[in-house]
Amino acid sequence: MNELGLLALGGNLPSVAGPPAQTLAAALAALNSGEIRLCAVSRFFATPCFPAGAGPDYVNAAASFVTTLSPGQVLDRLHAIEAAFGRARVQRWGMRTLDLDLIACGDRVLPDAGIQRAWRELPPRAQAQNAPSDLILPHPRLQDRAFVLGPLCDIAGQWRHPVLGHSVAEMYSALPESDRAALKPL
Ligand code: A4P
Ligand code: MG
Repeated sequence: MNELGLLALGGNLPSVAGPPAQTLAAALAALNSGEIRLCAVSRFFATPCFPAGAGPDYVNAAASFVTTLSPGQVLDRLHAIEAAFGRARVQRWGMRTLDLDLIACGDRVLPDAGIQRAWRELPPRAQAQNAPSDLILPHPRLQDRAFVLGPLCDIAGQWRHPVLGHSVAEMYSALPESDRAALKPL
């Protein structure tokens, strides 16, 4: 793909690489190889666990990249790196050593605007129970999450959501002040 890719990183349990910040740093090094080239990496932030009380605080970050791979191939790479750092998918939204989410590939909408919208508008209770088997782009929860948008502001504040029409900086500003204030740069 020719366009800039965006990804989000998070973790709240130690891995073989160490505590979450070291896991994220090691995952970034693993990502920046072969057909994927990182362009920019955000600061690392300590963020309160969502849902509240479901586990230790997370460390979150974001990165931009260029690649010759397709978006599906990039997601396969992300899953392989998650596995290498010992992520076990025990529980949806459960604690994890490393979560790598593909946030966007330029202005692509996958698999199509109707399905992206259906996942984006899923009611909160259903969000916790249903996970898509297809790759959905932009990531359907992007616009809701300070722990994704805050780091993205460091590296891609001007990127515009191809369906919603808002930039990363605008989506971040629209979140409750308390969500934004909870992000602490490490
Ligand atoms: N999938 C479809 N589209 C995508 C995409 N754009 N990026 C599929 C990544 N995966 C995508 O993902 C579930 C399924 O979605 C997979 O089959 C994948 O192919 P997953 O990574 O297996 O499951 P998950 O991580 O539990 O779900 P998801 O949606 O990634 O979880 P979230 O919504 O990212 O929540 N609190 C703080 N403070 N910081 C965090 O980083 N993260 C979560 C995870 C919960 N609470 C958190 C944080
Ligand atoms: Mg994930």
